Amino acid sequence: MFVVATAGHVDHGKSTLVRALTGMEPDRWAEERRRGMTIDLGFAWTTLPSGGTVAFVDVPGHERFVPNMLAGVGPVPAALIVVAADEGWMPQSAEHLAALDALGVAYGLLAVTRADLADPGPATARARAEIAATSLGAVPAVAVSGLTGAGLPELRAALDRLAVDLPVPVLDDPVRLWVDRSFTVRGSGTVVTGTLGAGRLRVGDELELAGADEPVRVRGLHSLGEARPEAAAVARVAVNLRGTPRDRLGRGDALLTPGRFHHTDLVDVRLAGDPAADLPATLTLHVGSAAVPVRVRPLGPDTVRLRLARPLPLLVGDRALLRDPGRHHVSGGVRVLDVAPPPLARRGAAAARAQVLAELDGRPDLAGELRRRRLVRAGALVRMGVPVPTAPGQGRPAFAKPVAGDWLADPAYWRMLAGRLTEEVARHAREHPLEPGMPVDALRQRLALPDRVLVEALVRPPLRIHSGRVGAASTAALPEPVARAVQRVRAEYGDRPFRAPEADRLVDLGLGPREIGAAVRAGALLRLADNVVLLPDVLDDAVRVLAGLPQPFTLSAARQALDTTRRVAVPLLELLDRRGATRRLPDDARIVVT
Ligand SMILES: Nc1nc2c(ncn2[C@@H]2O[C@H](COP(=O)(O)OP(=O)(O)O)[C@@H](O)[C@H]2O)c(=O)[nH]1
Ligand SMILES: [Mg+2]
Repeated sequence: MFVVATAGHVDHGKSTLVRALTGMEPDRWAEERRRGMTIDLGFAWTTLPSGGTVAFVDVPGHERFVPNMLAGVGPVPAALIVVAADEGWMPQSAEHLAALDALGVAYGLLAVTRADLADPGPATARARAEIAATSLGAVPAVAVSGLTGAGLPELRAALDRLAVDLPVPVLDDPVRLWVDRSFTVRGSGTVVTGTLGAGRLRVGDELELAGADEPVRVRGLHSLGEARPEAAAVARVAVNLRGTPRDRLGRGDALLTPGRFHHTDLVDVRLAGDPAADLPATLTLHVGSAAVPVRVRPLGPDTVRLRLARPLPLLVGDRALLRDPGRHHVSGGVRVLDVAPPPLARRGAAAARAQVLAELDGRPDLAGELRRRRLVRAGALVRMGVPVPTAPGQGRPAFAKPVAGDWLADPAYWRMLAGRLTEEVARHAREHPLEPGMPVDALRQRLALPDRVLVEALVRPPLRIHSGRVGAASTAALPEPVARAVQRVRAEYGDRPFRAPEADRLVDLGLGPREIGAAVRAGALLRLADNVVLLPDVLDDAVRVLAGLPQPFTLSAARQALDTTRRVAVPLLELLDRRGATRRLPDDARIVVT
């Protein structure tokens, strides 16, 4: 299936043509039929000679209803431009074409209708010239009469050829279904309709609705008037939502694949074409089926920042349109450059930002995003519309590999951080000589990093993390006198590893409570109790010795086997109990847990 939106001045025969092609009535409302005028969007479809299906979104031509027209064409990439042979090019012919151009619509056909009333030649020539100057370029033209049916076979053939040219929809893409209608069906509840431009929808799917806390669930799907278990892009779809009240959503809302879109009320955009020098300070932004008031802040010659009255799920590269509702005037198209732009707080920030934006073109650029954002989660970038290759290999550039968790970093910034981390740790060691390193969280704050895992990923030998601190490995981090004292303990007790220095010996060695604390935190000593310390690497040996005893064994047997005193054996066994290496039995004997 492909979808085409009509465009053109009121009364030029758009609805008549859709009716003649499809046999369906696009003017759905009694009021529309009574007044003979399309007010809101109409929907109809037919089978083409090739066997393919074309669905039409029929739009109103009257200038009062341009917002409805924009909601219809916003999500649709192809247009059927209708001009009456007897009236020729008219104001809304021009306004609708300007809207298509602003949205970057690149595929279309010209139908010159009411050809039974006048020579279609002049209207065709004028319209083709106007259209050729837009994003649509040169388009095929067909003269038709909705009244006599003349030209309809040629128009059907032209629609078939248009279908071949249209880009192939990406079925793996997330769903962003802009709602163009919502209504209630008795017995089924809320139904919304829209044009599915990418991805697929299935009955039972959970979808996200901006502003709703809970996901919504697809209870039923219709396409072309028939219930289906699944719909794949491109398709006109009607989605029945379970348990979602009708007043929760309407035109301009979007149903989304959960977690795949960034909702933003601040975007930096490029104005298309020759931007008017003085844009009004407030305009309406039309994108998808949404129309949202925006405040405009000029940045560069063709770039502005838009503050949206409500957040929308926008992606880098999205096309949108600015319109001045007061003056009934399309101000121009915009291309979204950044959906999560930095605040402009400092003096000169706006000028600097304009320079950055001058380099952007709305095409997602991973390396550029990393350079600008320095550190960003891969998931956040994907939600902005910047794809991140996830599979290792397959030509994934090195900078697309997370540095920690799902954090991506600009390589130059990451190297700079590693250097600063080393400096900060060294400075901390100078300022706090008795501490065995700098706490990870203090480093995180010094380096202004958003996540501890980034600090941990930056630590490289000879630095290491021990007990939540970053310092040089082993005793190198200890102040000189403490390191020397630990060396002496090692020399004196290395061959009697389960003997602990007595209290007065510790004093002789210069190991007071502060020094012992520093050595313990650095992992250079193991503290069993106040003033009872061993070298840190003896626990495995102790377990080996105890495992050689007949099981279970008593405290006294353990003390003898380890060649030590009760002062050491009691807390040592308690430590081994706590670590699960030994187990204490009801009669106070112990066994080694294997
Ligand atoms: N003679 C003639 N009248 C037409 C033709 N197409 C539309 N009309 C008439 O033009 C008027 C406006 O048509 P409509 O389809 O509502 O125009 P829309 O506003 O563009 O949708 C109606 O009275 C139609 O009957 C045509 O090809 N020939
Ligand atoms: Mg109409």
